[in-house]
Amino acid sequence: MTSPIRTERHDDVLVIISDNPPVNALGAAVRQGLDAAIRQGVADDGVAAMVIRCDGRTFFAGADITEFGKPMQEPGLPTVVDMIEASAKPVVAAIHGTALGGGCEVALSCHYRVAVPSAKLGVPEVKLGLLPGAGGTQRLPRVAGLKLALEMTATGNPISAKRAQEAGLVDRIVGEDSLEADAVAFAREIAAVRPIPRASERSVAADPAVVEAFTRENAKRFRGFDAPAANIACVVKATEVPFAEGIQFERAEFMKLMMGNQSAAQRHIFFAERQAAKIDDVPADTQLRAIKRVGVIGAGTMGGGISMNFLSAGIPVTIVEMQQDALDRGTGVMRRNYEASAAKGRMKPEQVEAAMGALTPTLDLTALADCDLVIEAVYESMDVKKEIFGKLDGICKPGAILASNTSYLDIDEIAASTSRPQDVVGMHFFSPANVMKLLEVVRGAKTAPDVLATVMALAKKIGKVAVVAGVTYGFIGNRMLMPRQVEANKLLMEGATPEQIDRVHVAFGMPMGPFQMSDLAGVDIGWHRDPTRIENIRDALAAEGRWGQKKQAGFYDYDEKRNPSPSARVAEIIEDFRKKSGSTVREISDEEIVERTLYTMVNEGALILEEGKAQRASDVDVVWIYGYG
Ligand code: 3H9
Repeated sequence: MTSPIRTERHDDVLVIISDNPPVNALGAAVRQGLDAAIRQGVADDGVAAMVIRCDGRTFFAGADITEFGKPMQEPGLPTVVDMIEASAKPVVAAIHGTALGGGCEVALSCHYRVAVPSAKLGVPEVKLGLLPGAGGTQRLPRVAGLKLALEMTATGNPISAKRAQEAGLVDRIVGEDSLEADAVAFAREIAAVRPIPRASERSVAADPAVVEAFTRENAKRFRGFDAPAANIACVVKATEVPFAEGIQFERAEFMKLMMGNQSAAQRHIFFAERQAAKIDDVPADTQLRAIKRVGVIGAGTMGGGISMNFLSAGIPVTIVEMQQDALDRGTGVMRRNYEASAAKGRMKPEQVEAAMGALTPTLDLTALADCDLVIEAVYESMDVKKEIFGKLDGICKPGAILASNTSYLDIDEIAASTSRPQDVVGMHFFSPANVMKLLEVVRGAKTAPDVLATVMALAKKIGKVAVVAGVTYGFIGNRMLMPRQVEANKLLMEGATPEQIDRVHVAFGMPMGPFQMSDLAGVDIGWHRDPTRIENIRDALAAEGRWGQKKQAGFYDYDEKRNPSPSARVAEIIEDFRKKSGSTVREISDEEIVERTLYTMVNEGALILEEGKAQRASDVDVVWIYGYG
């Protein structure tokens, strides 16, 4: 087998090149090749300095995750990075794409780093339930400082080349298209500099106040996860003990995480997310339809949020409403959302203007004629949707994709109201649609393969994680919520309180319980709107205007800051229903709540799979991780 590592001589500079698509993961063959190439460079008297760079789309994006959990092949990455750093000749990392995880650790073990402006550096191991285990937790703080090292390791978010340069993590930003030549020139400049700068020989001062503030500020984000604390502990160790001792600590912590359930689950999700993008009977090379302009029908919360996804990705949007005031209100909310992002520093003011400038608001449905994709986001009524799709059939150009954002309804029935059911698909966004990462792509009986492939690719472009679902009431996510809600309501009748049920769900790991979710989404969602028709507890709440957080009253009472407290009125309503139904009230254990509300969801997921409404079990996991937290 040919090695993924080759070398090229540029006079006295040896360029070591990795070619291991798709992301130059540091698998065994790459590590062996690097080891051999560095030895070659050190041994060759004609070589004054070395450059490590990668072919393809990126510098090493990390250790090869597919090797985790299998017997390790020598040399391990910690050994390789140590030998790079120990080299008696300077080594320069030439970075493009994303130097992530083990890739960033390779760069840190090099004596210098140059990067193209678009490059990113990061240590995302925490997202896999791990920590940088090849010296990263010890070298990074020594090079980039304690604060940035805490941020990078514990959040896993990458930083730009510019920020890396400001922090001393990158020595020089080089030309976007001249990485190799610039890196070789740089290597010549520093070839004779002695002593060779080695990260492990530097020190970083302790600063408990910085650590305390960082831990406090991120407590909520880290809730329930073991890896962030382990990352923080390792970085702090770098400020307290010599390098070699810190490395031992890092290794022990890494192994602990690697053997644990959390990392196994997070690695499962990493691959599940990528697997979800694949559709079993649609070839990866399916020719995609070009999407240059998107139309959105409805400027409400959903329509506005959906539009923002495309505008932020630079795709122009035509948004249609029935009334001018609703249109103005909707576009006003979008602008305010963008401005709020700008105020938080997440966008530049000119990006806000560019996004809003690409929006065409209109009351005229025929303005959708030039759109390549139209997404209907009006309220859940089959009749209304069929009428809209019938009209779209007459307005939209041939080949345009017609999508519905329905959360429950039958896509085949909607498609049947057009003469082109092959172009109809479901695109179920989750609220708030500009934030939530999940997109359920609903495949109708007649949806064409290239429509599916186009929508999946587009989802990735706008930063969503897409999962294909079949036509079934509530698709994957909402269908699984239904049996949970049925059991939760029964438990209320049998003696549990909304607070107890929600508490059990949060303790289990959900961001919120069923009644908190109901209050957040709106108790009135899907309500029949007849205050005299009271058939269940929810009807009673809705009839009294207890519509949830927006009314400061739902299953809970809320203060002005939306802090919840148990509601005496709700307790009364529940008690009333218990009496009327003659149900015997008893003490309900937390365990019973887990079994009846959460196990039922597992069963429903299994049923969805059995019916072929989800492609694979891991797709169901992806729906729950990205759609419901
Ligand atoms: C680590 O480094 C541990 C060390 O500290 C310690 C060691 C001792 N390995 O995401 P994409 C595959 S932990 C194996 O669709 P993009 C991926 O499965 C690692 N495979 O592309 C997919 O395969 P397929 C720390 C990997 O352009 C294909 O590559 N590093 C790896 O949207 C394309 O991936 C990370 O956590 C890997 N490391 O995004 C970085 N990475 O085509 C993880 C990717 O068969 N990777 N694959 O489905 C990423 O974040 C993104 O893949 C990246 C590219 C941003 C690089």
